Amino acid sequence: MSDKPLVRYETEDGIAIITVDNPPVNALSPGVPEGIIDGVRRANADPAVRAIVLIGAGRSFIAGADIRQFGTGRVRPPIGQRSHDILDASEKPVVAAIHGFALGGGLENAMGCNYRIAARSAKVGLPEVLIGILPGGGGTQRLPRVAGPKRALEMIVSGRHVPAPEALGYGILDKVVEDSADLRAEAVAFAKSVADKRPLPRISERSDKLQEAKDEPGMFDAMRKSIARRARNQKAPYNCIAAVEAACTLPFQEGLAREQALFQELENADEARALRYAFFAEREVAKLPDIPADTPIKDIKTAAVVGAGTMGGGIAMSFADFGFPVRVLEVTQEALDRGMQRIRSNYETSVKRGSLAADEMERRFARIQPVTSYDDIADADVVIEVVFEEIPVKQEVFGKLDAVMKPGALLLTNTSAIDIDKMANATKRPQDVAGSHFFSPANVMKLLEVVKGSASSPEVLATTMALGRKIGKISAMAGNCDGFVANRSRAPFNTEMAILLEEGCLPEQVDKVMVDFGYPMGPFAVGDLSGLDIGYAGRRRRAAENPNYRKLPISDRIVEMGRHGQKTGAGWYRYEKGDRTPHPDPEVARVIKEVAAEMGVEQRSFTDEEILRRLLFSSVNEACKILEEGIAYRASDIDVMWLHGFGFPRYRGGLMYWADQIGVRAVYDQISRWHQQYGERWAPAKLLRELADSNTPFRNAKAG
Ligand code: T1G
Repeated sequence: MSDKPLVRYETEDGIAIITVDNPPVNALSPGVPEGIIDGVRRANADPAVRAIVLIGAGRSFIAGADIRQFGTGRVRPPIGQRSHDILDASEKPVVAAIHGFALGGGLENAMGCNYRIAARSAKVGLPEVLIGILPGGGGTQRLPRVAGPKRALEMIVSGRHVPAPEALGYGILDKVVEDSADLRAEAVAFAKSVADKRPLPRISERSDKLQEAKDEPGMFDAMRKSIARRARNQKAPYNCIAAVEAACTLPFQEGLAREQALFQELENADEARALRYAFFAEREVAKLPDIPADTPIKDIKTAAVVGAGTMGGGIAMSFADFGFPVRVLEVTQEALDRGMQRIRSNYETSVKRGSLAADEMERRFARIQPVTSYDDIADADVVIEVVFEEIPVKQEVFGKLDAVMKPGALLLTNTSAIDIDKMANATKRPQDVAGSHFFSPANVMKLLEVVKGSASSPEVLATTMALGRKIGKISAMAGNCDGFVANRSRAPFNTEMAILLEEGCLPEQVDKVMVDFGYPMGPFAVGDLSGLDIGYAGRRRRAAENPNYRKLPISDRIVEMGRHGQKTGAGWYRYEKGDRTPHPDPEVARVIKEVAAEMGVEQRSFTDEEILRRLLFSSVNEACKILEEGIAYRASDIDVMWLHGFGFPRYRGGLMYWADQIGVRAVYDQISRWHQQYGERWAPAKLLRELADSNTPFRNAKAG
């Protein structure tokens, strides 16, 4: 622990400067609010001080409360004694000088100040809802007063970070200075310019913008309606709305009390605990225990993608979206044109939806250069192979890449399951080969599974992990096995959902259970979306490789009937032309019954809980095997993959976190019972038995 003070106080030419210095993000850890309070009191007591500046040291202003303190039974200071209260009560003007981030309690302290200036690249926000709570430091009462209730609702319920120029337009900031300027000097000058201005502008004393809620009282119910689907089973978003509503109906101090009450309902709830777990799991996943922290990261400036299909196009977009020039290679002009057209229409859809500005679309599209010769990609720093999931096809591509790519280029494959070494050994530089498995749609899903080949160098692996983060992904490391970590842990889930049909379930029943649990879509509907023929090809490959492979006759029959999903108008569900709504199909029910009868499987009914546990416990068991084999570093990495690769509901933390809420012993006992009933596929993993015997939570399980 460094002995540097967390908060420094100095004066300069009649201006007091309070500097928060609590790396890495100036969180409001114990001692920081106290330091701010001392500084404000000291400045107010010093007759030589005319005004005050509050600023952050290092790379940011204040990133919010210290999340690690939540759920620890910490004592919170009473209303009136918190740093933003003291800032608000200052008799001398206080100027918040923001760079980097002012988030959560950081923005709340800044709004307790009289003025706020920020560097152009700074971002402000109240992201508390993303960790299952609400702005508990006056944010729900001040933001509506300074930006209007409607803008406050949008910012607080979305939790989004707002760029400084946009925040200036909302009235949250008083001035934006160029990044090249000396923010501290600018803040001191600004403080001098307002030192004698009275009355002091206090957001807590404003009510003009609250008129908006009187003119449009329905805005709160409208917001509740608009979030109903994505806020299912959650409380924080609704408490956020209630707190902002209180700002429009109660005097400020009473509003603070209401905010406090609504906050306290959330901090220790399951939802907030799970979301805090997910927040830290997403940071832990970047830590690579078997790769030295000082491993050099290659400088990646240009990319190339081989294959302009759906995935290849999505991957190219991922690079272009984050400023990388990227060349897309297809061997025929026709395939290339089709791929470029698909990319353009994807961007146009975003523009139509309003999530992308037209000029930004053009800038991104211009970064994607179509080419038809391997020579055209030779000087790229990284190339990603995205061709058919057929080993010979991939090996041919890697042979060509080996022949043309410049020395030191990263040669990555997007394969979702094939042994990385099959591609690496088609080159003379296996150390430069690794897996970079994107999830469909690649420009949307945040998970990037980085897969180690036997020869992959630490530099190539570390660079690929860092590259994923540079293109907005969450990179997670996986060892090399069939299905790596994500798909391998998901495979038993896919098997179990098909076997449930043999035993009497219908697709719509299983899907409803998983949607009620919190998934955006049920697994059968997802299968129809991605195409049932893909899984069919994988099953045939595995059956050919492994005579004991458990066939799925119903799934095979559906595909052999030509029902490949949405793309053929029918799969597990029936689809009306031009409509993606899944409709239960009596033909599927008939096929299920027919094949189950052929198999002689006794039909029965299922409770929702049994369906849920049959699917998820099968994956928990496989996850334990993955951990004991050292294919994943830690259980929380598997959770990150399920959150960002499969849409596991975030407010339940992740697959292993959720299983921990049930308890490792209960999970083991249930799997043992299914082992007796169903045989080998339910044999408990060795690690699962060890965890149950030692009563160790899954989230503490480490790689074997
Ligand atoms: N508390 C504790 N640790 C934090 C933290 C926080 N608020 N924010 C970041 N860290 C740690 C993080 O775990 C990592 O640790 C390191 O800092 C770098 O983070 C009363 C109740 C600010 C945008 O939700 O969004 O205020 O892994 O890798 O990519 O109303 O951190 O190095 O050990 O994410 O540059 C509201 C959360 C809190 C902001 C920077 N604030 N943080 O991103 O770095 S609740 C937030 C972030 C609150 C009040 C309420 C991001 C960032 P380690 P990083 P980054």
